[in-house]
Amino acid sequence: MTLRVGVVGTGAIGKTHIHRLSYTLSGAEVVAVNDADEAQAQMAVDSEQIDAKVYKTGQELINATDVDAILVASWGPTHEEFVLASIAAGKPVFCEKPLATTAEGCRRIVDAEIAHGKKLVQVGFMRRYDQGYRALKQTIKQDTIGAPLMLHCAHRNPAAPGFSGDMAITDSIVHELDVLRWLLDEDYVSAQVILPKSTRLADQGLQDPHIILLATTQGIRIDIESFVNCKYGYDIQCQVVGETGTANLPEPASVTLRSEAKFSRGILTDWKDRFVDAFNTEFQEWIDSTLNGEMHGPSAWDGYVVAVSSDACVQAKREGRIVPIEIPERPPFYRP
Ligand code: ISE
Repeated sequence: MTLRVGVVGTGAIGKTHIHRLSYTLSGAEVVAVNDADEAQAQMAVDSEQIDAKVYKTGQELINATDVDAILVASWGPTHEEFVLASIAAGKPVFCEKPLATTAEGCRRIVDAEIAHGKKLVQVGFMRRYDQGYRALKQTIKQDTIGAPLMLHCAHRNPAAPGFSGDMAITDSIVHELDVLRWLLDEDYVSAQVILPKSTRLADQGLQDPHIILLATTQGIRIDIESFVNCKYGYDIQCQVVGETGTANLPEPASVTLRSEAKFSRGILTDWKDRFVDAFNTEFQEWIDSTLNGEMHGPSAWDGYVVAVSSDACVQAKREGRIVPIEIPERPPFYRP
């Protein structure tokens, strides 16, 4: 059986997902696309040489009888509408982060999914599918370094065209907010944001870098550096400091050169390349579980918890103080 997927949003990430579903992975076929820019949607079909119908609206695509599942890769503020429509249609939906741009929007999706009675929503937190993060989680699980006490993380982009305001948190650090709670199997209880001297190489007026300090329910302390104009490359770091040792997120494989009296290794510059294998694993597992009528990935509840935590980080930045992160008890519907 083949999963017939409708893709809403054919921008950069939507196009890479269309390609991976059509040519890289197995078990799925893109049969429908929609974009606010209809010409762009048609160009995606033509350039990927797929037999997919272009729909004028996301709603029509979602309700099409030959679409089994939805992939939402449109502009963030449209996610809530399309995810709610997918739930109303009773169709599985993969939503790229963010699930919704507000915690309230995420909660509306959680409530709609609970009312529907079956989990349909998966959120695109792809780092859980990265082999490096999975190895780090296994190291913790095996008690190799004792109980985690602190985490030191960095999320560095070479550049962030169009970034403004709090996007370093709401668009970038949301990945750490999801993957670290998954890594530690703990939620957060407080957030603080430190504003170091800002780089002169960021867009005018953009604070960059940030340091985000988090505490977890068991008292683990986390510091995350967000630097979205670091210039040298796309560099993701995560060190777990335990009672008896430390464990670092593996660096992506790359050749070590010895030439011209120097050692050197390449550093990737694009997040789509750094996590290409994670994206492929994430979507292959989504295809397989959806064909089996199951949903095992990051849920709407995970999207909601990240939104609540992200809002607290933004509030901590704006108010210059430590802000409590108050996450309601997980509904039984979302318990393992
Ligand atoms: C981007 O939207 C992503 O999702 C990337 O994973 C992240 O590293 C980048 O900072 C975001 O802008």
